[in-house]
Amino acid sequence: MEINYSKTLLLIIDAQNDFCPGGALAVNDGDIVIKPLNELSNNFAAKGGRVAATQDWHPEGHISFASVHSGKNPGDIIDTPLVKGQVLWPCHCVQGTKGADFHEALDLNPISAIFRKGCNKDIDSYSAFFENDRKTKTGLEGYLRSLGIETVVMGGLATDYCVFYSAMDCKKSGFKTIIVGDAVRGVGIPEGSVKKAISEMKTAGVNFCVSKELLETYD
Ligand code: VGL
Ligand code: ZN
Repeated sequence: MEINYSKTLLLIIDAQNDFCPGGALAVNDGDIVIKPLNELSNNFAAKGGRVAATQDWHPEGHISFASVHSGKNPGDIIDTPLVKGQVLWPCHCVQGTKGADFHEALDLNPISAIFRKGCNKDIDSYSAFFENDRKTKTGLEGYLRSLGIETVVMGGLATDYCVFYSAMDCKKSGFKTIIVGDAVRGVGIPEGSVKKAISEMKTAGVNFCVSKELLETYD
């Protein structure tokens, strides 16, 4: 695949302990994404491309935690003052905890910027671009524009939440958006959500590839 590295950014989504096996909101085989992400990020950085990462970074008592709503369980869906249809999760990615750390095998050296999200107690943020009110910006779009980025290559966790919302917003914001299929894994709550997310992304014009295609370039 032909990549213009000066205009392409690799975005690593939420490659954190709590989304990996043993974590509070573990994604099946979540840690499988680390190896292709490391290969991609080192390749990008070596070729003059940029690599950024997001980190789910919640304060204690965050509104998305089922435990702060009496009688509610993870997987339940509620309306909050700022967001209708908020899915409730186990307590996860609490700021400063081990669960919020990047997976220990993730190579942080090629990463030049980290965007933390979900930091406001009253609103969740799946997308790397906008919080779940779909209005409040994280600053990522301005960062990409100021660097002249035209294409965003994405991998990480989870396919049906943060990767999905990030990819949809990325495409809508006018960037060519490519998901690396072997560098993403999904939560699957509710059932069928991964399949649905993938088909919606395809319909929206998000492209898919495998890491091998990006690593075996001759440019
Ligand atoms: C995520 C659920 C809650 C994700 C974050 O990174 O996909 N999912 N918070
Ligand atoms: Zn979260």
